[in-house]
Amino acid sequence: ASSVACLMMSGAAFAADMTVGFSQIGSESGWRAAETTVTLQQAKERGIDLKFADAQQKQENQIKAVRGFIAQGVDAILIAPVVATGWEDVLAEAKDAEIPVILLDRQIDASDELYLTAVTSDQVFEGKVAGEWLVKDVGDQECKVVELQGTTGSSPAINRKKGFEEAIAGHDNITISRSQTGDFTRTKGKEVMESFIKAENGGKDICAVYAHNDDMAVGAIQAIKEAGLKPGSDIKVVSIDAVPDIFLAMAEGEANATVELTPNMAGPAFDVLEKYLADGTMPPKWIQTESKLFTQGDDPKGVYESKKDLGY
Ligand code: GZL
Repeated sequence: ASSVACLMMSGAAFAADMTVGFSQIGSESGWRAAETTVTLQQAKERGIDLKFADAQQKQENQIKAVRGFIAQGVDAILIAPVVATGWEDVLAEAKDAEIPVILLDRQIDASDELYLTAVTSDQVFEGKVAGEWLVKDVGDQECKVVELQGTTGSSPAINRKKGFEEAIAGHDNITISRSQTGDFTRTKGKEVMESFIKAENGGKDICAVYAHNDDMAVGAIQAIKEAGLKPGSDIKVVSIDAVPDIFLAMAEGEANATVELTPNMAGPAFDVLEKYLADGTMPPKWIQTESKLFTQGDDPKGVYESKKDLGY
């Protein structure tokens, strides 16, 4: 019994000895805040000592934080990479220091030899699901779409645009007339939507807004209402993340569809990391999280209640 006990102890002790550095992008959206909440919870439950660094959406701050983690000699590093390029040098330094790196929720344009695995959704598929919902909803009516892109150069912005365009290709009645970054924030999403409304006959010529995340969609909804139009009917609203507030809008008929993105990227990441550090088991280079469409028919009030206390 005592040997089992000490084995158990050593197991717990092992996780407790693990120190992980986490370079988080910032707190630009409700979804990002939830990812941080869940990651801190997951680390606590597993006895992992998590060193957290918020980069205020600046890549140079992320690179500085990663260098700091390397200097501290952490056991592993998590990075949510704000943009897809510019990571080769610092990841090569982590590799030289034999510190495994796991990417959370965004991919990078670099060799996958430079990281252990990436835990992300299929962002092209998310854009496709959003586009397919609109295709189905508008049928053969003319529909001029305005697009609020995520952070310029980020993998979700690139991929969600690609997927949406694939879905509407071949449906010439649906066109994207304007497309601009709202940097994944409510404030910018509202500002850019205001400019789209001004440019499109007070918004009367806009049939739908496709926002790469719900926070920009919530900002757009405010702009649509301030222009005296009805979001969800005069202008359809489709976005991605499935944060609680988009379900409040849906329950009011002010938003139409969202594609769910789980904030729990850290759970799968810590699972494979603990195994890799314990016995060298290599995880797949990509661990894909699920994507699910929600529309007004999916009990938005009930979904809001189920999500409202999850740290968004
Ligand atoms: C997507 C993630 C995006 C969210 C936004 O995987 O990186 O970043 O969709 C967040 O809410 O800003």
